[in-house]
Amino acid sequence: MSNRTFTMIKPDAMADGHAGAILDQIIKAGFKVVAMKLTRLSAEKAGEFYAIHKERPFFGELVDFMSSGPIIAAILEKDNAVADFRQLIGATNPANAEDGTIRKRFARSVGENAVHGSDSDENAAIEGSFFFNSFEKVG
Ligand code: 3AN
Repeated sequence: MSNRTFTMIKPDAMADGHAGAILDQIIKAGFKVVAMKLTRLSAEKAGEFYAIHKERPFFGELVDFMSSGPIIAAILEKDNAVADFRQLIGATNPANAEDGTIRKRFARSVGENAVHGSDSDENAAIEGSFFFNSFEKVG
């Protein structure tokens, strides 16, 4: 059982000036940052990252949005990291997210929902390695 998850602060939250508050909430919830970078996805890279969704009707919109501006990508460590982080960020649609969750506080909409959180240990490892090599992972 891995204790790592992968997150991105998405272009909406970056543009809205929420990156600092989101990182503060993540760290105060007990997650340790083991890798982090500010970057921007090309449309091609965003399509590769979200390839699992390529048949979904919102795929084009998702790729356009995720390549529309800078993001912060990070690997986070904590006991039960994947499940605890999904709880911290709240439901995909911020309208359905619990009060106090990151998406409830900061997301614009279901498509522009402020943060990504891996949905399994396996995907956390795949997604972390998409952005970071072994020299960029601390600890
Ligand atoms: P989550 O990010 O909560 O795991 P997924 O995996 O179902 O949600 O969706 C991946 C991403 O696709 C979401 N974070 C969101 O940006 C986008 N997305 C999901 N559902 C919709 C939708 N109905 N319309 C537009 N974008 C969506």
